Amino acid sequence: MRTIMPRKFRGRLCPVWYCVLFFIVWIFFSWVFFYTGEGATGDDNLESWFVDKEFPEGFHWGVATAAYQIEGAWNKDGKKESIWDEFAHRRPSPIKDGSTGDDACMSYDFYKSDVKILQQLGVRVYRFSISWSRVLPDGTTNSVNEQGVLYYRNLIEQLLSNGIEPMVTLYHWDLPLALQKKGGWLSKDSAKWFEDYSRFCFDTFGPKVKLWVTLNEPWVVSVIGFEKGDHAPGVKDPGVSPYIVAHHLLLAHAKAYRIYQQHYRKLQKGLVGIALNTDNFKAASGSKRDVVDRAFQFHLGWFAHPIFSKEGNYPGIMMDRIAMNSAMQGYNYSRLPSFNLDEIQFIKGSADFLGLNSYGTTLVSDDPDTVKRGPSYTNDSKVIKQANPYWETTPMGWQFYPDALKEILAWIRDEYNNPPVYVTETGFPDDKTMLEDRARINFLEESIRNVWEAIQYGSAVRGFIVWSLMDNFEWAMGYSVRFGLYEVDFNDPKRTRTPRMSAYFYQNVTQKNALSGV
Ligand code: PNW
Repeated sequence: MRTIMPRKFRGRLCPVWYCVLFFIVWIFFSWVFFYTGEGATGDDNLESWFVDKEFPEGFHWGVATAAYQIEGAWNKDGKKESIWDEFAHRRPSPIKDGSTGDDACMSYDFYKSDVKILQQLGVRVYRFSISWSRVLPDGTTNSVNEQGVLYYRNLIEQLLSNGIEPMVTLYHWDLPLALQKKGGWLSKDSAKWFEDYSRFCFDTFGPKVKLWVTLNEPWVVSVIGFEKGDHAPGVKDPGVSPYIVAHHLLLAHAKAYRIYQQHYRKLQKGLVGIALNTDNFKAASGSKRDVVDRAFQFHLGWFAHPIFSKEGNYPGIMMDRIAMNSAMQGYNYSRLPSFNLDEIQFIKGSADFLGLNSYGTTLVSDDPDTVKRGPSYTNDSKVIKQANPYWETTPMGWQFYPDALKEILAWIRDEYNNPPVYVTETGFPDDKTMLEDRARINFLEESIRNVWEAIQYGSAVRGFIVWSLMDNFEWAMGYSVRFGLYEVDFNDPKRTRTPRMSAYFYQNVTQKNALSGV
């Protein structure tokens, strides 16, 4: 070294060494900068793997359940039947294991143990639903069941005194049977029934409830309830009833929102949203991007476009395709009902947040020849859905693709000008019960990472709510699949709840307000 160093630098540090030193210091500081999350942008190659992914202060971590799936006490203390009571009691049974929600987790009796485990989890919010026919047995305010009202008052009180915010879903599928007998969601009057019921709930529980979800998954109500008939009320009327029901559900939702806006918001200062479900859609190999967009529009857009888009109304592609197919099938009107201009304005903007429920990813390709196969929602969409043999398939038939939530949240951000979003449901089903539920932990870890990344990209995600607090009655699947962070022993008269490994995992997330570095 000495021999090549020019004479004037002898005894001092040569510029080359300055450069080397500077380079080392630069590398060190960039490493510190990115891997402490300071400079992490969410870009995949800059992702910080080893350090906690912190969430915004006040982020709403939560878990969810629904009345019919957990409460039991189907005919106790003045509660009258809902369409799910009637449906699950049918023989032969439409439920996979022949079971019912008659007793379920017995939360009507053991709601205090629910609050205890919510506390253990450290969640900030508990999303549950009100059983309409428990508070208004015949569906109308003509008769109020005070014992039913008391149950929800007690639950809300218990939550608040333990520092947990209630997020209340008004309708999680259990329409009073009395209203079904008057035509249910197919009746034009249904929106008015729901408006009255909502007003009753805002009046009764509104002083203590700041987060409302009007409807849970109107897509499932319409398609599974009225196209496929696998859910109550079990109607199989493809391509006709689902659109009518969806139309009434949208009007019902907007009426509840407007009532709140006009009469309650000032005093109660809450937020009112709607929970919409969608898969993540990806193009099957050889398919074009437009099929992905069409799949999203027919699924999420059916309900989100009228509420969250700038122009309101159903997505153009739905109106065009259903009108065209209806005409070719010999109808002299479109099977998709239309909103008048007032209704379009009334529904547009009728939500303070979009609740997103999502569980899986589906490959989609273009269906070349749909008209000949007759009226159906699926044919109208001109989308073929298929599985990817390389992705993990859950017992619900849903496929797990790790970046799903991030992609859906990007679609929502672009399509609806970045509305506030709560992930109101996501979760992982098992068909065996096990306490070491590593697959569920993996699913949740990926989903939470996705939400964190979406936030770095600018998505306005306010909360993350896991389905479900505990195992419960899983609709057409009965008790054959389990979603719980807590296992429920359905043979035990006390319905003991036991934490799974995923409960401890989630507790860690809620305590740190962060996903630990992996
Ligand atoms: C949601 N699908 O249901 C519901 O909101 C919950 O009550 C339910 O327990 C949870 O997800 C798990 O299933 C869905 O067929 C049911 O696409 C069916 C579908 C989607 C969501």
